[in-house]
Amino acid sequence: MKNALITGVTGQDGSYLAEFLLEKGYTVYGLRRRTSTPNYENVQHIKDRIRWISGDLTDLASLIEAVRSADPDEVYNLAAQSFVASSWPQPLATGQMTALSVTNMLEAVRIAKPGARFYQASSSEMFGKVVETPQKETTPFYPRSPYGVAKVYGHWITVNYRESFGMFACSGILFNHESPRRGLEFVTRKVSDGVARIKLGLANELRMGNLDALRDWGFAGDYVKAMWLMLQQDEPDDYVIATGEMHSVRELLEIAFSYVGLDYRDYVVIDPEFVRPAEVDLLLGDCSKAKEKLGWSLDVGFRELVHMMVDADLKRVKAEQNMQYA
Ligand code: NAP
Ligand code: G4F
Repeated sequence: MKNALITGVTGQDGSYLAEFLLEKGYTVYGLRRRTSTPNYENVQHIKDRIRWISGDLTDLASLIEAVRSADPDEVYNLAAQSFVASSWPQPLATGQMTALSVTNMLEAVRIAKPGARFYQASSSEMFGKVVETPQKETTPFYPRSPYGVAKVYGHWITVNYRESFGMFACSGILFNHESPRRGLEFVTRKVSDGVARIKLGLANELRMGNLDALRDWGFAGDYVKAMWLMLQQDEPDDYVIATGEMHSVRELLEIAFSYVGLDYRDYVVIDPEFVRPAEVDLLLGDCSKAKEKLGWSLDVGFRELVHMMVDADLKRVKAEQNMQYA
C-alpha cells in the first residue's frame, strides 16, 4: 500500500486529508513542528494512526529527513501561515512559511525521493483584485496581500520544478473551504462561534470587518478529495477547485443568525480593526477542468455548511459551559 507524507496535518485540511487517506489504506506520515503545548485538536480521533515526524517548514534538513524516513509515494504540502490578515503585520514570516518553504519541500523531495508525487496548496487569494470573473486556471494573478504574493511564489516554483526537473508536481488552486475545524479567526468560523456564544448568552455582540466581501465557499471535506485525485492522474497539472457560487459575508451572517432564530443586525458591530489594508472584493471559481478531467464534484452546499458549523459550535460551547458548572 502507498505512503503519504502530509505537512500541515494538524490544520483543517490536513486533518480531513489524513482521514481520507487512512480510509483508503495509506500509511500516513504527518509532519508536525514543535509547539509548547500540544495541538492535536483536529486529529485527536486519528492521532494514534498517524506516524508523526518532527520538522519545520523553514528547516530544509528536517524536511529532507522527513522525506527520507516516510519514503512517500505522495507528498501533500499543506503547511503555511494561512491567515491573510496576519500577513500584513508579519510579512517576512509569511514569506518564509508560505513562499520559500515550498522550495524547501520541493528540494527535500528532489533530493530524497524525486519520484514522489507532490501536491502544493495554492490559493484563490492569488487572483486578488480579479481581472476576470469567474476565475480559472488561465486567469492572471493580481495578489492583494503579502499572503497572496507568497502563494503566487509557491505556485510558480511548483510549476518550475515540474518543468525543470520533470517532477510530478501539481498545484491545486483552491477557493475558500470551511468546516467545524476551521481556525476561529477565519470569517465563517468567527461567525458560527459568535452565533453560538450569543445564543447561549455568553456574548452580546460580534465585531466584524467588511460585510460586502464576496467569496466562493465550499466544505473542506469535499476539497481534500480533489487534492488526492490530482495525484492519481497520468500527467501532473494545475486545477481550480471551487463551488462556482458566490455569497457575501452579510449573507453568511443572515443564514447563521437566522438558523438560531436571531437577526444579525441586532448583534453585529463594524470594527475598523477587522478591515484589511487591501481587500479582495470577490472570488468566484470556474472548476470545469477539475469536473471534466478529475471527475471531481462536491456534496455539501453553502447553507448546509453554515448550519453544520453553527451546530458544531453550539455543541462545543454548551459542553464547555457544562464543564465550567460541573
Ligand atoms: P491551517 O488550518 O491554518 O493549517 C496550517 C498548518 O500548517 C497547521 O498544521 C500548522 O501547524 C502548519 N504549519 C504552519 N507553519 C508551519 C511550520 N513552520 N512548520 C510546520 N508546519 C507549519 O490551514 P488550512 O485551512 O488547513 O489550509 C491548508 C493549506 O491550504 C494552507 O497552505 C493554506 O494556505 C492553503 N489554502 C487554504 C484554503 C482554505 O480556504 N482553507 C484555500 C486555499 C489554500 P500548527 O498546527 O503547528 O500551527
Ligand atoms: O475568512 P477569511 O479570513 O478568508 P480569506 O481572507 O478569504 O482567506 C482564506 O481563503 C483563501 C482562499 O481564497 C486562503 F488561501 C486563505 O488561506 C484563507 O483560508 O476572510 C474572508 C472575507 C475577507 O474578505 C474579509 O475581509 O471576510 C472578510 N471579513 C469581514 N469581517 C472578515 C471579517 N474576515 C475575518 N477573518 N474576520 C472578520 O471579522
